Amino acid sequence: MNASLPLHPRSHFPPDFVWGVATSAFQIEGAATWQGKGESIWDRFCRQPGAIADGSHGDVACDHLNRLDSDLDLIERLGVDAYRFSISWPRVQPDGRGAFNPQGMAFYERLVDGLLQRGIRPYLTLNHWDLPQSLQDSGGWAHRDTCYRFVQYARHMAQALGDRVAAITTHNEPWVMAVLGHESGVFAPGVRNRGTAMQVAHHLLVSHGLALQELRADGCKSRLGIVLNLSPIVPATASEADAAAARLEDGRSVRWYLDPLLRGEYPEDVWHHLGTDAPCVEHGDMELIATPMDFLGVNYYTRSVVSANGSWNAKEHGGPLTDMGWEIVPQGLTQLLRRLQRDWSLPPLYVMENGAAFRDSLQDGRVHDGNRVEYLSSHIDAVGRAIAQGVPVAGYMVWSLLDNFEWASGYAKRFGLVHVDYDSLARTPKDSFHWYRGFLDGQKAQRKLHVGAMA
Ligand code: GCO
Repeated sequence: MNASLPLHPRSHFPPDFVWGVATSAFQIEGAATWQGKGESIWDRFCRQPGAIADGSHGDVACDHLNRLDSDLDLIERLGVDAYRFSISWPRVQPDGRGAFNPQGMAFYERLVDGLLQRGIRPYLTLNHWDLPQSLQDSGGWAHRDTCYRFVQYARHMAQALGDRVAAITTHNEPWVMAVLGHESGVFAPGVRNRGTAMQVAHHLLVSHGLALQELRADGCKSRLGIVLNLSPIVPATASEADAAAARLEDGRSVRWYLDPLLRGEYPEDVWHHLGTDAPCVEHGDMELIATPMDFLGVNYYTRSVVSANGSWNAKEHGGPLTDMGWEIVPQGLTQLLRRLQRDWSLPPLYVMENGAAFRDSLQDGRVHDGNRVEYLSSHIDAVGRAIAQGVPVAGYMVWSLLDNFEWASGYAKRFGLVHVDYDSLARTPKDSFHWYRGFLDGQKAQRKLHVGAMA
């Protein structure tokens, strides 16, 4: 390991803090049409000319479906406590309704059992965006019936795996599915209509609450929650106009989700702003959405700077950027976590995703990604600072285990701790993999000291 890489963060984490690494089904599994898997909206979207920057798709991806055992060995080598993965709904229930696919179910049984055998806690996500296409054909998330289909799928998965997984996340990043999928249309299913997007967001939240209630009624023992993508939203200048634009953006991307989930109400200013695009809310929906959660997941990558005329551009700003063009702002994570603590009454928080894409190159069997080590180390430090200030953060997961299909950016953006050669599909742990492993060894040593001191 390169001696010039940054030292481990100095912050202290609670002995039961959960350290993990994350992936999602569509981004790594491949095997798009094998063993009875149905089509997802991402399979369909990738076929739209121009939708994916490099014209790629998820047919093979990292071929994780065929490399499960060796990928599990990699996770074990990394030394994490937990692995966050998602279920491909169309792999287990090809049409999103009706019969479940035994081969799909068997794959996730093997995944969960393989993790447990290696001493790793499974963190399962039910919906990481890959809705069965046949449900999209009958209206998708804009249609309320999809909520009930989701709850049926959730109950089936919880009955099959709920005795073995530590946590179940209903939805990953509802803002992304709603706004990028249905307002700007840059993600599947590529709809462009703000009113539809807001109805989709509402249905995602309703189905989340309904699933929590049904799973608990079924006696599910896993901890239940949702994962949101959140950022501090900063006005570009001190002008009144920029402040108002930032306040609205904060309302649309942060408060629109946290207020209903944690207070049972939508923010009034945003509701008013939406006018006829505000969603149709049925009697009892807000109570359902506010069903108490066992945890709240937070995905953090960067801050968001807002100007009223949309002119602010990270590239002109001069700060360090990742290969996504996202500013590197570790202190934004501390700010965000403290703000959550200040403005809402929170269940335990987990940083469920944090990481960075860089232009890695594989040379002589090594990837020297000191920039990623620095990114991760500074963000872990930022989490430690939030904890030191009293924010209840219970875990942290790196995005991502493997380089993978980065949605509309295709395979060009590499987020992995492990490099993937997309021709040979060979995996090569990067320097950041070895660094995280070393960091986790240090955390384990501290835990032992703690246990020793308690004895
Ligand atoms: C997300 C996504 C990941 C992305 C990552 C980087 O939840 O946003 O879960 O799938 O790959 O965020 O953009």
